[in-house]
Amino acid sequence: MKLAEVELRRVRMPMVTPFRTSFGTQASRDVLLVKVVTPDGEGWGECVALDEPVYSSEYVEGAHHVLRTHLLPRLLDAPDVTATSVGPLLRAVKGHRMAKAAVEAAVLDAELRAGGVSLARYLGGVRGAVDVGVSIGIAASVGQLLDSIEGYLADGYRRVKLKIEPGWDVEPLTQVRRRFGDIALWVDANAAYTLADVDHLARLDELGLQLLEQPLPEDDLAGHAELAQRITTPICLDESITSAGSAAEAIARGACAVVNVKAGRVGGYLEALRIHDVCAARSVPVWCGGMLETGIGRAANVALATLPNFTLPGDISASDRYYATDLTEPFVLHDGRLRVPDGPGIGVAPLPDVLSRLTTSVERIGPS
Ligand code: NPQ
Ligand code: MG
Repeated sequence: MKLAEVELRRVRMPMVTPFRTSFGTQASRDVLLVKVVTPDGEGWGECVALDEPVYSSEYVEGAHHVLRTHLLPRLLDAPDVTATSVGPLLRAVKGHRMAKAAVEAAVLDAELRAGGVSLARYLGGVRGAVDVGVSIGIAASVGQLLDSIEGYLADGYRRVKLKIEPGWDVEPLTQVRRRFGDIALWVDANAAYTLADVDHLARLDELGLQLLEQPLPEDDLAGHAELAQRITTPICLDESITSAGSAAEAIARGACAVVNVKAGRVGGYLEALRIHDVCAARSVPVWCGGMLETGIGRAANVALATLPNFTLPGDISASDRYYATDLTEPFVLHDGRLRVPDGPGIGVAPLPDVLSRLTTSVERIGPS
């Protein structure tokens, strides 16, 4: 297809409750949406970059800029663009995986819509609904943490992932076990520890956690491999995995036993599929991570999580866990699962009235 125009749209999404991690608190999302317009129809993608470069080096204003200035011109000037050609067309630009992933997702959605194929079917999905868990930020008190977990368990979430940091780990986790018994419990440190904390992290072993996500800095594969030798809790990597190559290396070095797959972090759904395959070939289970997506990004994540080696519940909560009003028809929990949309492409689109009410800016870019 030839791209006729690309729309970069910013949407302000107020959150139901603020989300606190070791790198800060977020009370609303400034979401960048990409819409590609082609002679065969439109497609949508969501950029997962945050307001600030605190999860990774990308941030929403930077992603918007690199799309406008360096990525979209390379695609708009190409005679033919397909989802599989986006990566090669953008290869000269280093990094900026979240920005690249957003436009690749939009092209893929347009292509699949035009062909009448769902994203789940295209990727090789094997189920019609996916198991989901909930990720819970650092709370103001243990009492508030226990109350929020109680609510999510009542909603039916199939596992609970708690954000931890030095000073908020063993004690609240011990209280959670005391109150809720042997629920499926994971923790995510977002790189808040160092190898000097190994004896402290070993205290997590008696808590029966199913995994410890990204305890150490992104670039410290050696540290994660060393830590894995010294604790029994399985290590899962998030920030450290930026490609199929880095996934293969992390596994070969013994740095992780589980992999969190986020398409935005790795440059797109096609690279996410390659990571799925690399991990499957090495018997390493994967699960679908989340970045507090709207229904656009959530729909694509649900499709990804239908692949066979996504054997653990994803951070793909129902729409109402984050947003009172989603941009699309809301994703609703049914017995701890989300159903996979069966329409073509991602199977959902923004609701026009909601989209226009929440939009803060629109920029349209055409061929030069
Ligand atoms: C993770 N997500 O697995 C991330 C990181 C994260 C669902 O735990 C605002 C928007 C704040 C997205 C903080 C989950 C965020 C964010 C952390 C994503 O590490
Ligand atoms: Mg994480």
